[in-house]
Amino acid sequence: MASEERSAKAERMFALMDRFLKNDPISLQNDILDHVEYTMARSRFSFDDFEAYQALSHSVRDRLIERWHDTQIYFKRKDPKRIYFLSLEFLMGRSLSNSVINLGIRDQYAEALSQLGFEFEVLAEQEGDAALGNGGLARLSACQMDSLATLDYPAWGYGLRYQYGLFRQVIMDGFQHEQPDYWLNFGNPWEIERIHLTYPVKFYGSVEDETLNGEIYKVWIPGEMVEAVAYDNLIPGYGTRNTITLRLWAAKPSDQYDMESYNTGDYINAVVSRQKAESISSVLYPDDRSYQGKELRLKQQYFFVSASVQDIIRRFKDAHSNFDEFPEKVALQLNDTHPSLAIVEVMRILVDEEHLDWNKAWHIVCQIFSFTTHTVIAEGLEKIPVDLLGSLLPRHLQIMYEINFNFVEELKKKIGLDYNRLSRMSIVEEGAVKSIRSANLSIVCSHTVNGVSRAHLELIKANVFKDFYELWPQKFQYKTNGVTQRRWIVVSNPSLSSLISKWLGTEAWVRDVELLTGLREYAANPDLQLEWKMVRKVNKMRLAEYIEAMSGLKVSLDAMFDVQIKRIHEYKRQLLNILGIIHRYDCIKNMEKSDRRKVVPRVCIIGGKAAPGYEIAKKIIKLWHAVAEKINNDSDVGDLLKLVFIPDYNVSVAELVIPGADLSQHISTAGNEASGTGSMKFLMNGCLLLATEDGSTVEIIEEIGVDNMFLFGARVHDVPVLREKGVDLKVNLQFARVVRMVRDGYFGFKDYFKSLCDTVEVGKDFYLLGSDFGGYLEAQAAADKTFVDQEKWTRMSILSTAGSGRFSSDRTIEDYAKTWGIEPCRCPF
Ligand code: B1N
Repeated sequence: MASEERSAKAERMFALMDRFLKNDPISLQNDILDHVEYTMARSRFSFDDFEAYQALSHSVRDRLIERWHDTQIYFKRKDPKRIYFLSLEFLMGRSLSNSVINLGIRDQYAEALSQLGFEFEVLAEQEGDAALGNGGLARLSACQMDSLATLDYPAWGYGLRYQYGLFRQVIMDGFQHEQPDYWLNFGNPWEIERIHLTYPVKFYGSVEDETLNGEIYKVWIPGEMVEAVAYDNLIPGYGTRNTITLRLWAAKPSDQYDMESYNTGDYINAVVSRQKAESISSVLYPDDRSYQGKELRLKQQYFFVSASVQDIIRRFKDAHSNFDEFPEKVALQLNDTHPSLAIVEVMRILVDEEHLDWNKAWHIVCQIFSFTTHTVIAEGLEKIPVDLLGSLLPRHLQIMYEINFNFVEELKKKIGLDYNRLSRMSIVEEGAVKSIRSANLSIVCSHTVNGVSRAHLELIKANVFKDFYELWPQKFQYKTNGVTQRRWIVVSNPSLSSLISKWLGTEAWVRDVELLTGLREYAANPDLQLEWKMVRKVNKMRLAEYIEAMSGLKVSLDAMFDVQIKRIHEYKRQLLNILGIIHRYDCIKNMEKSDRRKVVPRVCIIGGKAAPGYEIAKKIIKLWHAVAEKINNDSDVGDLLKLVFIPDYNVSVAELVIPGADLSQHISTAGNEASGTGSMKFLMNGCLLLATEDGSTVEIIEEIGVDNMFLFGARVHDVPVLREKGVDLKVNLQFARVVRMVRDGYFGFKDYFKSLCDTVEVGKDFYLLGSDFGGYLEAQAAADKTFVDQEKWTRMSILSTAGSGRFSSDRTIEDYAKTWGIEPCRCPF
């Protein structure tokens, strides 16, 4: 084709395309109906709510794609330094409401739909959660993506597209059962499959020497190869055109590789073994604090890291030919140690494939990585057995050994031959099972090591990473976690959102959340208080309806809704909550009837999943149900105390529960929660906190003041002393009594609960339930007393929201941006 002809065609094409989709109700309706007919292949005259949701989502996706293309073209043209956020987990939840709010077209869609006879809210309920993560760490990644887009940073998220997300929790007879979450069953309108965007990922095999121009290079001859296919999820910013990419990789069999096996004649088995490739991205590991050194997990880690690094290097090479410029253009963020193989993969590519000299490659690597740890305890640190690594990734093991050798040699020069310390700091652990310490690798190779709250940084400096802190104090920083107010106020609590905007006289707080402090001056204003209470009541009503629909239980709106929702863990102390409830029940039972009028009625709500292999956590779930069965059916108690378990807790359930809570519990034993982010969501929604001084709570106290929450419990430095001392049960009669009730079978299942009761016996009570019990009851009593004074409660509630600005992920991302050395790059169209 002659070039003139080509440019004429291109011009014609651009003329046809050069318009944006319109957002008036008629255009939106046309688009939705077109998708009903042409995408869903349903008749315009007959489609149900789910099909309407899908058509609606496709029309939103079209609008996302326009902005995404513009953003990507702009980034390419400007070529800023980019941040690549590597995480094995993202808990995105639902996309529809969040997308239309960030695009600024929520009301237009609602109007368009209502004219078609649909309600936006009802269709939004059709969407399932994308649950590609376990808990806090994974939801943090999702919040940070929202902030990166909103603040116009040139950012990419990279992760794995699991076919099965976090298991569905089903409760049968009070026991947790796990069911697979095959979330892609009905298609996923929010992702874009990029069938041509693939990379080969190698495993196993051997390493050989190859001579090129007189130099010897290492060559990895793989034993297996799979293909990584990109699935792009579009993340729109709020109040900006910028729309960034979360690229998730799926494993597919490689066409190039195993043709050989087809020639052996065993056609059927060759096809079957090809299918195995897909298992790499099939399932999310459901544990969030323990490591088992499983081969599949390691394969997942390398698979996602290798594809991401290849993609990053390809993008760099599109515009640059000299790797000296790499650190000026690329920053890589490791979300915990799970992606730490990226360090070694970059080294391997630079040295073995790009043929850079080792020292030069090392110099580059040391400038691009920053690492965030989410762990507090040494047992939580990831280790990779050397045997496993050597067989799966033989070249990577060699590179790790070389990095470690150089590091240890340097270290000897600095600290001398202190063999204990050298062996503690070594990347390689010599033990019964020789292993790679992923955290040591990450610290050695990163320019910055971040904790997730100030208290967390102090802990890691004093404990798990003490040796490293003493060596490189300047590397260690903290970036207190945050959550996005777009999802956690605007999407999940629209009436509170409007109320805030009304009183602040602006919606600017949705981007500039510090403005929430403006609410402080109205905290005692009776008009605001009245409206605030109304909003909260309506949210409680929504939650009560959900509880009734789910469990048949009717709860009183006058009761205090007391909520603890998070993963079930011994250290998070859901058991303390239950024992407190048993105490409350016991008090009600033993009270004069006439005194019961003085009891503040409570609805105690709990929700959360236990890892499938975590026996004690599963017993805690069963105990909750056993206690609920007894109390909820006791006519002496009535509305004074009701227990609710919310099954299958996930992001969309949280969006419903958090706005309806009066009080929320964050009661981990001090020194165990690295940060905690649930508390921040409750705070934004004006829910009062009952908490221990752990993780980010210390900073929350600074913002809202100790008088505006209910604080109790041992502090970090008390914990070792108390563990040593144990609690005298004769002194702590109340605690002894409630534990005994469980032990004696007051709630049934005597034998089953025995091992659970054993965990809090004198001398074994590692999480200090016994010694914190008294303080816990006092804090609960203080909450009751305050609840009676609704004027005071509402003021505290307003002050909680007003003080929540610092816990926005926007602030967290601004902090990170400095470390990464990146600048906003705002798409001007
Ligand atoms: O990360 C959150 C913190 O707010 C929590 O305090 C912390 O417990 C949580 C292995 C983890 N730490 N470690 C994990 C998750 C998945 C996995 O496979 C570990 N999650 C946390 C955000 O900083």
